[in-house]
Amino acid sequence: MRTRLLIATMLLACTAMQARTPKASKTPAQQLIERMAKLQKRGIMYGHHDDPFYGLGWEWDEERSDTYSLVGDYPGVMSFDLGGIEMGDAKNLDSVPFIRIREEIVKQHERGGIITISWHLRNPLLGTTAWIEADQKAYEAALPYLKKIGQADKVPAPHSTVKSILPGGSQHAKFLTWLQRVTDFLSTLKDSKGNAIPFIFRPWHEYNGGWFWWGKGRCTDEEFKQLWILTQNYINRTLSDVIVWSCSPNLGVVPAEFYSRWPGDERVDLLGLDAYQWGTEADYIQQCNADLDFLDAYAKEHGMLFAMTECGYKNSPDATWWSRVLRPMMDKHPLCYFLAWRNAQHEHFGCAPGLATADDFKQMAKQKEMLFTKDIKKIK
Ligand code: BMA
Repeated sequence: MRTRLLIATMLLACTAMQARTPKASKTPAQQLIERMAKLQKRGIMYGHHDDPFYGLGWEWDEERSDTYSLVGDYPGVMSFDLGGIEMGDAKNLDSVPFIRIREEIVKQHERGGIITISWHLRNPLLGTTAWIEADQKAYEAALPYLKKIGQADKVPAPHSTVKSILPGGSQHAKFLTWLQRVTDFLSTLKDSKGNAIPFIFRPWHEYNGGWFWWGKGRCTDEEFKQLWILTQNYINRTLSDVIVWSCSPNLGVVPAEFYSRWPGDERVDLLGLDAYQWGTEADYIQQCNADLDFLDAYAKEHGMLFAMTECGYKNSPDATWWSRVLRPMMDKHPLCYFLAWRNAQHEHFGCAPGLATADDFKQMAKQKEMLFTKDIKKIK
């Protein structure tokens, strides 16, 4: 994968070579990587999760988007989530029908935009959600009693979830059916001519935090890497030509830990940081700059795309957060895109008309380096 971007960079630098490598001979994923490499030089795309499904004060309208309503264009990158597809559900974990997700992916592609897909899947061992903290607490609370009655080894420990789905584990066969369901859905993403739509796939994100069952302290480094490899090898049997693989740690990257959980340069096309402001502004700026410094250098050195794959300040009360807090950090570290999480009824992270942050975002969006769908449409 790294090789794909290195080749892309060489091709960009050398038109003679470019002429000798016809576009048609490159896979859609390679073409998307090259396009994003160009875009990363050109400016920063705005991205938004679940942009066309719901927003501030509305849900499920067709042809509506908070981004479009505020700036007159769709996000350059739209994000979608497959959580629930593994169960055969008709709707994802945030009640978005998968049929609608497919339709919006096609629309985003046909308007020239880029697609990224995450997967907040359920816990295959416990039957609970991707979030493990409540499971862990319940398990710890029950443990003394279970020990007393000699049943402690009969109850699955939350931290054995990843182990259970790897080869030899009790849930391995089930997990393969989950991977197949993901593959089946992703295989249906085709444009109106029947051509496969390339997209960014970003599983197992925020793996250095402890909140997901694949996170820090919830499985070993080796188990995490095996999980990545199993997932990628399985899905790539069918879809290697269309997937740009993205790996995203969360804010608070510790280099030594990053290296020991890293799935491998050849397995990652896009390095991302998921970086929310939860605490003070000063802490956020300090931590975010430190992580961006480290990851930006890593991405450059290893020939990968680089992005802020999730970001935002929940229900931001700060009118100038975008331009004053986020923007300077992005200027220091050339990102391909920054992606705000969803604008749901109870929590919003992205831009929208009527918010305290609306004017600030609108002004920032006018600057030429801020890229939306119309800006990137012609850049192939
Ligand atoms: C989280 C929250 C949840 C949501 C999940 C998946 O960050 O927004 O409410 O269910 O993402 O979209």
